[in-house]
Amino acid sequence: MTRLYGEDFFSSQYATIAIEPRVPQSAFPEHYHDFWEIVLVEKGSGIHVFNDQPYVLGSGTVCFIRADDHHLFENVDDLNLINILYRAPGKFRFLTDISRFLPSQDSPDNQVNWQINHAEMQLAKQYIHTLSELTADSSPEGIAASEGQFLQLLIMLRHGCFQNGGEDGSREQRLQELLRWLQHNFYNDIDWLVLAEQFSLPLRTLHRQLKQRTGMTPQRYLNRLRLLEARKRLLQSDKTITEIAHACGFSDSNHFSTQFRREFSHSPKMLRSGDPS
Ligand code: RM4
Ligand code: NI
Repeated sequence: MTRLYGEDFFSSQYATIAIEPRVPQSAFPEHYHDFWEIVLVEKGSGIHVFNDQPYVLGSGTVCFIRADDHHLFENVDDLNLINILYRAPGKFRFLTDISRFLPSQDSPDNQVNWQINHAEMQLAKQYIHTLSELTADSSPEGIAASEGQFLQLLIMLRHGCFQNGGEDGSREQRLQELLRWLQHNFYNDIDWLVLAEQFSLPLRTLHRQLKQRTGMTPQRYLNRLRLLEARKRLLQSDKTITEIAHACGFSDSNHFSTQFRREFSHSPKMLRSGDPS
């Protein structure tokens, strides 16, 4: 897996923060870094496979990535991202302890990956705009100013993360909750009508929104979640292919193999034998 190095992105060896807009972010293969990053989705859609777990990206999604996390972007459609890179939580020059504003190793996943609202997004863009000007200046004053601005941005983003539901139980939020729910329950039989009701969404809205965000029909997206989990288990466990297929929501392992091959261009068996060519 590729590792990305800070020296290719930071303006100098003294800079502790770098802004890397991706307009658009094209599909990008799996990688990890020697720096940390915050990914903010400005617009568009795509799938973010983060530590083997797929997340749907849409406008306002924020994701915190630690150096050793691995991730990739796929199924992107006009995905515009802003990456905010920083060396590491302990490697700022003037900020000494900001750990309470960063996710820790065992933070639940809604504190690593969440959604900010429109107003927060506007504010984030302003902060980032200033930040990107400041990061060009590697004098101590420039670095101090950029770290100050970074902290302000961080506090604001974190605030959105703990709001959780908050004042508007909007359609947008219910959709987010549904997507999150799906991420943890995809191996069950899913009845879309029941699910739509459970999250108080009209079935048509569910369909349309999921399609818009993922570029896939709900059923295809569900399938994809199942296949990604199966791929992970094939690589990481000793269970048989049939057992894994069942555990991931496929009742028929032949059907599973066909789908798997279609998605990843190699069969589960080939993956297992270490020859996914
Ligand atoms: C890439 C992609 C990666 C990020 C680098 C800096 O285009 O967004 O996730 O680590 O940029
Ligand atoms: Ni990255």
